[in-house]
Amino acid sequence: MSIWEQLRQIKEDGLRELENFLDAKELDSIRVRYLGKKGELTAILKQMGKLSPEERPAVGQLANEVRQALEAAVAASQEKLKEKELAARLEKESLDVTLPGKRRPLGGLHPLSIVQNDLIDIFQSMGFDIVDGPEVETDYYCFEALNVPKDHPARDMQDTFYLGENLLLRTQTSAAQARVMEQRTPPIRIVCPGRVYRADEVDATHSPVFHQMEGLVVDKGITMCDLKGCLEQFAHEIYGPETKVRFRPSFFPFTEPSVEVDVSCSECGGKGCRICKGTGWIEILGAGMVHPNVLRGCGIDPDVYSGFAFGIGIDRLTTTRYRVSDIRLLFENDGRFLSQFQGR
Ligand code: 2U9
Repeated sequence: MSIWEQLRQIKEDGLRELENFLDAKELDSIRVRYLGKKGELTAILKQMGKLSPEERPAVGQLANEVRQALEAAVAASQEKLKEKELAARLEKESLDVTLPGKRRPLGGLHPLSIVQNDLIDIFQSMGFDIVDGPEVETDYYCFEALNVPKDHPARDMQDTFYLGENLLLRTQTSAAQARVMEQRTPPIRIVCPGRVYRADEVDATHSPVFHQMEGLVVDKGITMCDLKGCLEQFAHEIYGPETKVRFRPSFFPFTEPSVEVDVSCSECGGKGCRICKGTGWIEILGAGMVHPNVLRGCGIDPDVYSGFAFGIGIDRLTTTRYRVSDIRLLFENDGRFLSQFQGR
């Protein structure tokens, strides 16, 4: 076969093959076979030296034409391939916009947070500041500053989680309030919501971690009357204005005198039922006049100032409000339980 014929043959074969390739890999192997450094066209061009000087320019021109034709065909095929790939991708990714949407479940607040927010709203509207404090406390702020004596059972290893000799997980948020009393001068009107810890046996009504909101008011001339008025207003806001409130004498080391506060049972209206264990009353909080030792220890003169304090168990308020039979449900984070609360 003459060199002319060989060139024409290469062009014909190449163009035919470039019409019928399968995929990008095959297209590239065709390109290399015809146009690559070791390809068929290059092999022919290497024979140009053997041609007569008269023949060389014409053969060179033909070789160039063949190269250009093959290169153009390769480029066109590459373009066609890209279009095919794009069409396939679009086909695969096509969306059926008529399908119904997937509903994404909306998260809600934990019941404890709902109740805690309600308490915060009530006390904030009465002019209280919200304060925060560390959950890891010193023995001093948790017990000593609050007039809890060295031999008090709360200080026992059985009742308190100790992290070191003087370091513990706070058993009450009053620890944070003792810190505030040291730093501020009266008038002080604060509530401190938060997590507290006690080494209790776990059962339906006891958890080693629970939540409190303790409050403190210190000023000149604060009396038991202020305590009664404030806590009655709180009880009416949370249980309704028809609710009766009673104060029973009690004892806490950090308050003197101390009281426990009951509200009339909202289930039976005070007649007595299963919820109030037949008494007609439900205990909601403890309170009292701040003990002079506590004021003095925090740098406040008890001859000039007086104050009242109270403590509310948020977990118990939550379980009674929502009729939750077991406190452990509040800590297990089971979605089936939590999804029943629509908190803001
Ligand atoms: C300071 C001084 C005294 C806060 C008070 C209670 C009574 C009380 C309980 C409620 C349910 C604990 O979580 S509970 O078991 N608390 O009965 N707490 S007086 O007294 C204070 C607070 C701050 C500086």
